[in-house]
Amino acid sequence: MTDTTTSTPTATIQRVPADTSPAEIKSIVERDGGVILSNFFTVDQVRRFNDEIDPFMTDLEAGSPDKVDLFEGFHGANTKRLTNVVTHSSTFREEMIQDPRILAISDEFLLPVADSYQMTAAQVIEIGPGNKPQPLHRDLENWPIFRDLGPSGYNVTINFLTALSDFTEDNGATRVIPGSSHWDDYEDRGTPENTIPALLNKGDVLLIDGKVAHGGGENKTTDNYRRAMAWSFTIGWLTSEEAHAFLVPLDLVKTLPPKIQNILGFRSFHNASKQGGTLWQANYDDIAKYLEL
Ligand SMILES: O=C(O)CCC(=O)C(=O)O
Ligand SMILES: [Fe+2]
Repeated sequence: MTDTTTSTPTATIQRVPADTSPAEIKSIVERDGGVILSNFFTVDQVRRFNDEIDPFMTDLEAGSPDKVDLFEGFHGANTKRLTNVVTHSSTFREEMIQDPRILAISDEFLLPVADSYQMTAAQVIEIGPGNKPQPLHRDLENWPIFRDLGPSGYNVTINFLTALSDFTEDNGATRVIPGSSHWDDYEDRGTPENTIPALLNKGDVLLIDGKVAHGGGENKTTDNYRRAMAWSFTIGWLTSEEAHAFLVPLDLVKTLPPKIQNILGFRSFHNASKQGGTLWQANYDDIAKYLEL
């Protein structure tokens, strides 16, 4: 196992086998802000997933529904974004989100902070030709107090950016600034010159924490679409980006194991090991009881 605890960040993003232990993955991410997990999902899983979502992608229009400048730039004028992927894809629901490696890595990062965690978002992001670079950001800025706390704050979110097409420097590979998680001032998101592209093959996962500056790359091609899924987990006591508990049909949720039901907000969030309260309840009881799960 590499000793990453005392070393300085590398100028690249380290690539490791998908079966690397969660503890080692975490120590690399704590050092650099991210790591590439090679061939995490099989080409066949990616193909089935893409087949399932293709009709929904075709129906989507590129660009942001939100015309506020900030979000339009963030979402991308020629980018399609599909949300509620749990409902749309059985491969995602039955294989990817239940993958024991995903859950073991999430446990490693998030259970030290809270007793239960949730999937804050799962979004397919297809960057089309000519799309400008996404503004650099840190994912924890969804909850701005953690930006104010800077590097000393808790790491409350991780993002499994999964390549659903090959990522190249030209088609919009995610750009990352390794080590920017250690900068003192999180108002500083770096510059494009500081970034390096995460060159991924279909099925690779770029795992980043909430503290590293990054953004979708510019698509300089005329005919190549870069497709990824950004899916993030966060501790249970923050409000999630997607309201899965109102979006995923209960009948589907009943087919999933209890831990996944919790991750989707159909079970309460506990914090007993930190002497915290139970949150997201019904009549002081687990919401799952009310839902008859
Ligand atoms: O599309 C990408 O490469 C990055 C997306 C991203 O950073 C985000 O949605 O938070
Ligand atoms: Fe992001």
